[in-house]
Amino acid sequence: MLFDLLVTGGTVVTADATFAADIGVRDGKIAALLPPSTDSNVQSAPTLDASGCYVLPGAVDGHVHLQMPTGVGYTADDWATGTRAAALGGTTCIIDFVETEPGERLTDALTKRLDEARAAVIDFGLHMTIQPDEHPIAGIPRRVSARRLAEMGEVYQAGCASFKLYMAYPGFQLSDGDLFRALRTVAELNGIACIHAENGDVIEALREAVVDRPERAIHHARTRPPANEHEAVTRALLCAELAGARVMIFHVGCEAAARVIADAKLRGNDRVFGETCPHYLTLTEDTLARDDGRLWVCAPPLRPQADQDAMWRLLASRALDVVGTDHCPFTRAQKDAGKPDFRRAPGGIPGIETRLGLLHEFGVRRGRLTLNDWVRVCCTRPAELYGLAGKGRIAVGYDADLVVFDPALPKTLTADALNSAIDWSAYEGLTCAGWVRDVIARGDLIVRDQGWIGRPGRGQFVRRAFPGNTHAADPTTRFR
Ligand code: DUC
Ligand code: ZN
Repeated sequence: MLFDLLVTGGTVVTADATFAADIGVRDGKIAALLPPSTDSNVQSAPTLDASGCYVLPGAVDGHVHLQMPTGVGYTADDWATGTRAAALGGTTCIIDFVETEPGERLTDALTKRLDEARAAVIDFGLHMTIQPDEHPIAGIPRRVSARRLAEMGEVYQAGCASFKLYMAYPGFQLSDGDLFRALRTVAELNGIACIHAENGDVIEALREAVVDRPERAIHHARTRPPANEHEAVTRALLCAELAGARVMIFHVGCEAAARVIADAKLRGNDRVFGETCPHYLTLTEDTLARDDGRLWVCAPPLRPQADQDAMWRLLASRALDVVGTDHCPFTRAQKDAGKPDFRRAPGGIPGIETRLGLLHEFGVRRGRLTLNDWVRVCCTRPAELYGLAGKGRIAVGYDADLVVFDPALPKTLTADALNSAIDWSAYEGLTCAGWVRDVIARGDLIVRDQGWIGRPGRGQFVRRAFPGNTHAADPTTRFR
């Protein structure tokens, strides 16, 4: 038998092209792209008929928070439920995070996290979070120690080639000096920094001013205004340029912040990248004005319609590079902890399962993205930019991570119809015209006719590194 599996009759969609082909899979890899209708008897392989469907590379989600400790307990999806939901939505590789206890070595925290992740059913990488760890003098805020910076090299060698740096959140927020030190180390390692860019000090000051109406979740958006994100992205990019570091600005939600990234690219900086998330592309701050608006508290906050419209344009024109979900699921009870004060609602929107379907519905079907853009931002570019060799492409030698997406398979997004371990959906009742039908991961058929058929714990840790960049933005581009 030439192949272990043959995917036949589908329309293959890559970041660059759309064409009819059959795909031969052997030993977990893509072994051949064949002219359509090659006699499968000749190949004598088990066949998956993809007629009428798109066949895409398995999607890569570079930003999820599974089983993450928070003030209201762990995020509601553990590694088993979260990765299964991801797979059912067409994602075959995620990148989650390692966080540290005060004083804990980065390598020890990584070992612990890898142990928790043994339940993963799809492949995964890990970003290492760099938190302040040292009190130089009692009573003075913690800073990032020289020892911690040296440990970044150890975890890089272990396959964590990306580092999460926060500019907001007490306990996580780095001073400008520490941000710069960490960026300089990222540059020395040839890694990538993933930055949460909001001005934490200004947010704390703005939040003090709304104590009289804390039940109104719309204040969440008012106390994290676009100017706050704009300032932080500007500072982050200038510090990164000074340090020579490659950076991904996470969860860009407003036009002003995205334009800073576009401007840096136009100046010729090819080490600057931007992520936006499905919620900034499909929801607005109006949801925060609802009685249950606290469910949609996330950071940066949802923005007005004009920003949402700009996000689509800037994504299509490559000012923004990738769409990650920032999947951070909490149950209603967790979201309601600390009610009525919106400041005590844990931040995060679920999305690990709905990214491909939503981007098809609101991007491709509404004419804002081409099919190839869709694949570029959800599959190929995240794999390249986070150093996931072997992922994100349909090409011989790549991992056989494939999605059969049926554009005529309607799906209504309700909490019951989705697989995250939460009791609400951010998109309750919305119907997408097409959905993921089958999923193959490293050659295993793990989703068949929208049902999970994979083995528990089959996911593997992917060690990451950085070869080159093939889709870098053309510096002559005019971002729309
Ligand atoms: N914002 C974050 O930065 N992380 C998790 C969830 C959120 O809303
Ligand atoms: Zn996040």
